[in-house]
Amino acid sequence: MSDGTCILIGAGMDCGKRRRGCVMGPDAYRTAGIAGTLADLGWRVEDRGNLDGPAWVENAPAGKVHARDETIFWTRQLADVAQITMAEGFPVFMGGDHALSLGTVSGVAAHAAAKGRPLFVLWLDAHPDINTPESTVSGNLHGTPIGYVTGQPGFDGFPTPTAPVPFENICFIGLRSVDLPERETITRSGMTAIDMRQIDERGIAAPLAEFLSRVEAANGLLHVSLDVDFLDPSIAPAVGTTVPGGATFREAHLVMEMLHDSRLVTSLDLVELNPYLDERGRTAQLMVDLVASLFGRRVFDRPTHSHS
Ligand code: HAR
Ligand code: MN
Ligand code: MN
Ligand code: MN
Repeated sequence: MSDGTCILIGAGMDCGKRRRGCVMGPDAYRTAGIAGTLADLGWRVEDRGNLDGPAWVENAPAGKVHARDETIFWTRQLADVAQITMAEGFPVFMGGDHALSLGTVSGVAAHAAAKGRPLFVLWLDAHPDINTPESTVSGNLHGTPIGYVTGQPGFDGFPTPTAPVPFENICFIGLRSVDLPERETITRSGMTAIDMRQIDERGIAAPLAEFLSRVEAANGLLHVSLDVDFLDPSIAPAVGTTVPGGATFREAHLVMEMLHDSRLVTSLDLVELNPYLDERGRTAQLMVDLVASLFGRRVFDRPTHSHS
């Protein structure tokens, strides 16, 4: 990836869980200067504003699926928008909570299938979000997008994903909070799941480079889904589901820098930012700085690509 057109799409979806505030995410990224930052890096930037949709609903009773119909609405809309936008440039979906990825990833997958290219997904998150409406204990659908896009059963009323993403095309990095049914699915399917212990032991670069080599060898498209809680809460407090022991500032930037150098990334989700919980905009600013690293900000040019 280098100069091209970056299309900013606000999706202030706030019904994928009960705690409110992610509706403000898109405007926090704008306030932190996302458009100017990308323009300074040589990208043409089109900000298409915010999509309309149900932002919030009354809490469902504990344990019941929360906001199923609203999530179905967003999933349909975002899948259409994602598929169309992929043909026009590099879409950056500014959330909104992680339930937006039911739509964005399934739409991007439909685009890839139409192009005859395999889609790979890099999931940067404390959580694998591979529950289904049947396995979820919380009832919060932001914990289900990977379950949905891989074609797991239980998503009654949702559109059937036209191009399910194969388990082996998904790579989780940053895991440290995994529910029992999620662990079983991951273990059974042999998905690439880099938890924080592996990062402690091997560093973050080696497992990422392995995954990127697979994407490159398959001539794949790569979608990146960046959940704020991938980051350690000490540097990124503005998220409802903080989990200690997350990625450091440099680990996160290194991931983004390697992704840039790979030139493989074709779409991006920014999710779970809750500006209501932020401290003087620092989490929004960090997310924008990480986006800058992904889009080519660097200290010095490197003599060769360093990921392989
Ligand atoms: N696994 C838990 C659940 O399904 C928590 C999911 C939290 N998800 C996010 N996005 N915050 O990663 O309820
Ligand atoms: Mn998530
Ligand atoms: Mn998470
Ligand atoms: Mn390369």
